[in-house]
Amino acid sequence: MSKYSKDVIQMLYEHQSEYISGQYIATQLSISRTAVKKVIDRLKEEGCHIESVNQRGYRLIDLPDKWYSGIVLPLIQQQDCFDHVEVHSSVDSTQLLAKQLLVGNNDSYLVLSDEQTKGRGRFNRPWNSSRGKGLWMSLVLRPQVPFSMITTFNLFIALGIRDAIQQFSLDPVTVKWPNDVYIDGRKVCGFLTEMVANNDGIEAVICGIGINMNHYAEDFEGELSSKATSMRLHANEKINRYAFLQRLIKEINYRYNQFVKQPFSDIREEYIEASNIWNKSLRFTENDETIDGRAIDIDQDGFLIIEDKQGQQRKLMSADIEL
Ligand code: BT5
Repeated sequence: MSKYSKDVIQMLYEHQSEYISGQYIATQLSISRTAVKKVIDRLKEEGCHIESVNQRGYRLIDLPDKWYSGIVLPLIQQQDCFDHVEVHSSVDSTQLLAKQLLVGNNDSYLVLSDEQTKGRGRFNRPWNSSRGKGLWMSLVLRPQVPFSMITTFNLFIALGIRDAIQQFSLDPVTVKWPNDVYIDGRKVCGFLTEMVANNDGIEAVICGIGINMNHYAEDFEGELSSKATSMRLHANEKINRYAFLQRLIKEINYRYNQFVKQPFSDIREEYIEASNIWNKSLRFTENDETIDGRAIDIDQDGFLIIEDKQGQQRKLMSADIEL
């Protein structure tokens, strides 16, 4: 990408309702009009629909299914929890890259990629992250909280993700404890949280979030064809990735600040209400043990209370649940 693509796409995005002249862009960036034209031609080759009209200039009509850092950065700067963003076209896993970038700084940031070639879920399970269809992102945050609080981080973030997706979905969006988000019985989002700590406490929390945004039903193959869904399948139109990201960052920012300042008990009722695990027979797997039973409560610390078939109550910290 040209050195100036980032600035040009940012200007076009911010002035979407009007034409901006090549001269204006050239002056703002202190480059020639020929250089501006070259950048615009390059953006068009990448799939940006940019209208060029003599005497008026350029206007952005539509963007390809791609993240541009020039558009993402101003969106994240509207919230206070991130310092910067890394945007990639393809990476093995945003989670791995986010961890590599931790060294030698104390920043909070976000890593986004159009595709992941080795996206991973919990326990190293594969995470399908096809190009341009979803939001594959890792957040690096630096909460100054005791270790004991980290177990509830997922529960706060789940509500943030749920609320953001709900803004775009015509159907109810629910949470499956501890870290999935569902629409209509299918998984639309999975996320996982890892922690890096040293003797002084928590160095970073790295939260990897995968959200299926614009998949069609036929994009899901194998086991996913009956288990996964996308936001688009529950909306009347294609999801505008930037509008969604803006909303998601806003909700995450809100829930993160809540997590740092408030105990889980403050959002417990809300979480229970958002959950889809009540009143049904479920299979729980934790530490290689499988238990058939039903979920009966989430306690003040965010643990799941279940009752097995023998009527025994058990407390789970993190489990796979088959709905
Ligand atoms: C999760 O794991 O649900 C956490 C997924 C986290 C993915 C993000 S993407 C950005 C960041 N970078 C990464 O490399 N990872 C994170 P888990 O609960 O283990 O669920 C994994 C299971 O979900 C798989 O075994 C499949 O059954 C299913 N699955 C895989 N891809 C899916 C998709 N795109 N949509 C819905 N389900 C999927």
